Amino acid sequence: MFQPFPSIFYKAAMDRREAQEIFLTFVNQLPPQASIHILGHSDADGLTASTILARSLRAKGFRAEAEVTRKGENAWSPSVLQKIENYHPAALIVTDLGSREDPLVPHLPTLLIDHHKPTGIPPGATLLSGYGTEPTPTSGLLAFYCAEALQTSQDLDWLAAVSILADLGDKTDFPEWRESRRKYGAKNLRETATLLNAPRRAGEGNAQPALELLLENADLAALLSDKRIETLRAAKEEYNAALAVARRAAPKFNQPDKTVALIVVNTPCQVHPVIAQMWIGRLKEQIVICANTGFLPDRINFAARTKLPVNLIDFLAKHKPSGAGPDFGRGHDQATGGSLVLLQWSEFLRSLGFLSYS
Ligand SMILES: [Mn+2]
Repeated sequence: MFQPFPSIFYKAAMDRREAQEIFLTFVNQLPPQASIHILGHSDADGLTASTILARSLRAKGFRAEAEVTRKGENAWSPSVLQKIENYHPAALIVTDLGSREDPLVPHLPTLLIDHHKPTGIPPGATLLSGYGTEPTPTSGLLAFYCAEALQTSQDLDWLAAVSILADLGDKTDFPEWRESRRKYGAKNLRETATLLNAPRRAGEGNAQPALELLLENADLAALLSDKRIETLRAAKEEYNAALAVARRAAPKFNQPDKTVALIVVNTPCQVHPVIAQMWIGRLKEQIVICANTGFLPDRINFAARTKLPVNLIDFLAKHKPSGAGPDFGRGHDQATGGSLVLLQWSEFLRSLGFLSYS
């Protein structure tokens, strides 16, 4: 019987050695050459984490395949879980996609490697979480610790550095960031982080080709000279054009207290988190919500941000419309969002004090 590790909810303030112990315990229970499916988030952190894990496990003789979530999907989406079941892997590693108590694939040995606030652990799964450690390691950096444990981390340092830069910026004190900046140059690492984040934000929202690029290029120089990187540049341009339009949308305020600012945009590109983030620079006294009516068919996707000392997850829970799924108001205390069908969206707006948004 596969033993999940450990039985506690999760261990905060986990250090590198503990992360490596959790990873080795998981991997050592698998038969040699077992096929391991890696499911990662489609952002730069998830892409680099998935690549580090796949390469590292392949170097140890495992058959590792990696895939990232598509537009509107998360690790618990039925479409995603069905696909994984069809692959019949011997084990599953999910990275940078959070952790919650809902089951993933029943009876499949599963390890989650993540740094978001966990709200639970899927039954039978093991969680390796950086959440609660300061500074919080990214999923890519946690994956790099895992690669170190397998002694296959050589030449994967730049991937960890890209994940740190993409999720935490360039002011962190992780030695992996400092050394890689010196070795590869901040400019190259920054460009890579930006390009890797582009496909998921573009209209199609498909970062799988970016993952293939990372898996197929041995190092940063090879990646940056691969002709296919032009598709990432095109995605970035598409996104930038949509962002330029969205930046011109004006906020509306709820009644009567004007505590919530709402910006409505309409584009298939994932601009809403950046627009919300942009507006909190100017609207320091509000909770800012940017809603995108064009992201997914028949749905309103929104991002919520604030500079106020307010826990947005708690705030959204108070205004949760009936029938809103578990994706509503997840994420970070100061950065969250959701995806609602129109009826739920109207209910949500009424609850916030907006009589209409059109
Ligand atoms: Mn991340």
